[in-house]
Amino acid sequence: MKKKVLSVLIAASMAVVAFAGCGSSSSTTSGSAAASGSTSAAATGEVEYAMISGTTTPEEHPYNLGLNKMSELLSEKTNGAVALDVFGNSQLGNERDLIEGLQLGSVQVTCVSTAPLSGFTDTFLVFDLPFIFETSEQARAVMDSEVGTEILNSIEDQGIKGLAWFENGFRNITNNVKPITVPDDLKGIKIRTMENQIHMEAFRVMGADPTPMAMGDVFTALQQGTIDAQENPVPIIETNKFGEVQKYISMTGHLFSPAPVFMSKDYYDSMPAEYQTAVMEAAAEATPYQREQIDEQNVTGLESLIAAGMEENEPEKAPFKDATKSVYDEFVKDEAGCVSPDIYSRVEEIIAQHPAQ
Ligand code: EAX
Repeated sequence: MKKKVLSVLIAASMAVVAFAGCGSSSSTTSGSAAASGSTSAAATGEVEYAMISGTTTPEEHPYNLGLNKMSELLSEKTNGAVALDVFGNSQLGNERDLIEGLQLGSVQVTCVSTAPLSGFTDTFLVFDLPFIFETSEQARAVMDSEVGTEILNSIEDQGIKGLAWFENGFRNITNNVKPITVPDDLKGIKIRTMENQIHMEAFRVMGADPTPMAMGDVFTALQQGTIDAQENPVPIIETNKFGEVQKYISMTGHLFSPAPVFMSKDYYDSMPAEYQTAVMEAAAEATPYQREQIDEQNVTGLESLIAAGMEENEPEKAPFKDATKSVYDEFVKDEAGCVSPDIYSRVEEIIAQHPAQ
């Protein structure tokens, strides 16, 4: 069933891409149509650019709420000429598929964690260093800085246009074995991670057994006991109902996942300048709203997980930070697959300007 929906969507989006391809040359056509007195599409509220976007998260998760907000704003700004439909729950594939989908033209927009970008570029890896941020304010200051913008724009040469920095948030560990109070509690625990070399190494040095897996398979793997644990921000844990298959939630906050909103560059380039501006503005204006939803669901989500029977603990972070220090020595260096020392020091400088209270 899902496959069928997917192939219909792909076929539909290919038609859209074909249309958009013509769209660039059709600006002359519509110009002459306007000159000859026809009503332009924008004036009639007709959809000229029908975009689909995919996420791996449930509909009520802030990724989707943020993209829906962007969609509303875009529609207002273009009088309905640019539409954005949002498909959650990995319906259009996992995060790697979605990123590739932008390159292939089967998806026009996505919002993903930065971790799976490690398969495409090294520039986002600075965000994968454990405990680099202590507060959301620090992470937001980096995303919204000059270096943040450079990172966001760094995969344009791979056919991917960065639109905005939404966020996923601080990641915490859930498992079925015991509360994680010190790094040693992770010994022998089979934990699902994203496909990212730095995340995997961080869990390995703490003694866990990291197993990369696509998000869409995590619930079943936890339910069947193929894995004991997973790590994610509260809104992901709550909207995916992981509380039904996990007993303990330990607020380690070991990583912060930003969530860039990306667009297919070819598709973006096929749009007239006024629609490109509308896309950029809609994404920027949806960002504060999206981040508010994260802040809100971090609180309400945890309350509902606890109410539903999860046991929460808040471990002291220093021992985890110490235990993962070697990851910095291993990964901050001028080598492929590592964090550029230049990006790292620029990020550290911004963090130092925003000390945790
Ligand atoms: O980006 O795969 C993950 O754990 C991510 O946090 C999630 O899919 C949203």
